[in-house]
Amino acid sequence: MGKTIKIDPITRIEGHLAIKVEVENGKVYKAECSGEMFRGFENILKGRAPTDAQFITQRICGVCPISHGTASVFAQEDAFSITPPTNGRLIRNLILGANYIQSHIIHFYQLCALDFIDIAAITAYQGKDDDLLGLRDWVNAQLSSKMLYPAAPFLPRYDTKYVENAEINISAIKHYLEALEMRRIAHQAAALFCGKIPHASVFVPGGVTEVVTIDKIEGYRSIMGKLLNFVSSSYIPDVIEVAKAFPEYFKLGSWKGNYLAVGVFPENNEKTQNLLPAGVLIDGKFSNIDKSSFSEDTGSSYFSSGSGLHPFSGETVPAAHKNNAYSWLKAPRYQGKPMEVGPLARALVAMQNPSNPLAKEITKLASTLNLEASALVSALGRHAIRALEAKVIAQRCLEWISQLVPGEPTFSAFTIPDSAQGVGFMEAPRGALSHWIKVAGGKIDNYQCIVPTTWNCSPRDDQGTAGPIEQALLNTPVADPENPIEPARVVRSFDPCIACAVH
Ligand code: NFE
Repeated sequence: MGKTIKIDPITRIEGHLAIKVEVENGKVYKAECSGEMFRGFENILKGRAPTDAQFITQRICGVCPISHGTASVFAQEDAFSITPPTNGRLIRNLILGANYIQSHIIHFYQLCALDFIDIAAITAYQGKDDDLLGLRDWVNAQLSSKMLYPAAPFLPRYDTKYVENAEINISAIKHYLEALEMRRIAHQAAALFCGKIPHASVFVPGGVTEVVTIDKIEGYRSIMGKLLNFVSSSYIPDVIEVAKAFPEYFKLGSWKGNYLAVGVFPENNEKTQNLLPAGVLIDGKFSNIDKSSFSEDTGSSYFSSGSGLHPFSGETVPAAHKNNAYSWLKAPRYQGKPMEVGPLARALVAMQNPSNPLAKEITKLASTLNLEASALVSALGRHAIRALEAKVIAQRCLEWISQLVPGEPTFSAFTIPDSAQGVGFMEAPRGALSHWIKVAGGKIDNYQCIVPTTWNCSPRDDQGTAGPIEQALLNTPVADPENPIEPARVVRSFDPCIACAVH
C-alpha cells in the first residue's frame, strides 16, 4: 500500500510551494507540484504605460527583481526597435552579475546547505571564532528554552544522515554566516549602479539612467573581488565537500529532460551574443530558440483562461475552485514539451561550445571529481554548476567594469509606438525568463511573464504530461516517510521561487 507524503511549504524562504509524493516500496512513483497563491501582476499591468512595467514587475520578487526589470526593458527594446549604448549594456550586466552571485550564494548556504551540513555540530564548538561562539551560545540557549521551534531556522530538521566530519561542518557553518555578509556587499555593489536594491530605479528601455564615475567603478571592482574570493575559496570547495559526502545525489534528481536557456549577459549591444548562450535541447538535439514555439496550458491550473495560448495572447483569469486543478502555476511548454530551465540547462547549452568559460569550468570540475557527463543531470549537478557559474560571472564582471567609459552615454532615446509587440528573453538565476508585451494606443494591451520556476514546477499539461520537477522526483528513494529529506533535496536543487512562478 502506497503512502502519500506532503511537504508544504517546501521552500525555506521563497513562497508557497507544496510537493505531494506517492511512495511505494521506498520510492516515489507519482509527484505533484502545487503553487499555492495567486499573483495577478499581468492584470495589474494592463492599460498602464509600458515604462511602468520594469518597475512593477520587479515587485514580483525580492530575490530576482533585477531579472524582471531587465526582461521588461528587453521586451520594450524588442517592441520599440532600440538598442542600448555600450555603457548601458555593461552597467546592466554588472548589476545583474552582482544579483546573480548573491542569489547563488544564498541558494546554496541559506536555502540548501542545512539539508547536508550538520548544524548541530555548532552546539559542541570549542574553537575561538567569535561568530561561531555567538552562534553556539544562541543555539544552546534556544534549545534549553520552552519555545515551540527553538533555534529556527537551524532546528528542528529532518532526522537523517548529515556530513559527519566535524571540521567540515564547522567550516561550512562559518561560511553560512559569511554568506549573509556576501549577500549584503553584493547588494551594495549592484546599488552603486542601480540606486537601490532589491527594487532598482534605473532601468529604462535603451539602457540605464545611471552615469559612470571612477568612484563607482572602483567601489564595484573592490566588492566583486571579495565576492570572487568567497566563491572560489568557500562556495566551490563547500559544494565539493557535500558532493564527496553525498555522491548518490549525482544520480538523484535526474530526468529524461529537455532543456531551455534563453541567453544572458549580452556581449554585444544587439544581444545576439551572450556570456551564457541561448539554445534548446530536445531529446539531446540542439536548436536555436523559436519565439512561436512557446505556449502555456491551464488544464491543471486554477485559471479559466484559454489553454495552449501563445504568451502574446496569454490570459490570466483566476478560478480558485476549478475542478481537477492543483496549482496556481500554468504549464509552460516549448513545442508542447516541458522544459527544465536553470543552471543545468544553461550549462548543457553552453557545453555545445567547449571554449565557453562555463563549459571549461565544468569540464575541469568533472575531471577533478572523476564524473561522467551524465552526473551533471542531477541534484548535485545543479548545485555544482551554480557555484561554477558564480565564479565565471564574477570573473567576467571584473572585465566588464574595466570597459566602462565615464562621460559616455548610458541610454539611447526612444519613442513608444502606438502599436507594437516584443519579447524580452533573459536568464534569471533560476533559469529562462521571458516577458511578452503587446502595446496598443501607446498603453500595455497585454503582458505575460513566463518565469523559470513556472517551467520547473509546472503542473501537468492538458495531455497529462508532468512538469520537470514532477518527473525528476520519480524513483527518488524515501528511506523514512517521517523524514522525507530525499525529495526535499531534489526539489530544492532547482531553487524554486513561487512568488515568481505563479501568474
Ligand atoms: Ni523569485 Fe526568479 C529567478 C525569476 S524565479 S526568484 O531567478 O524570474 O522563477
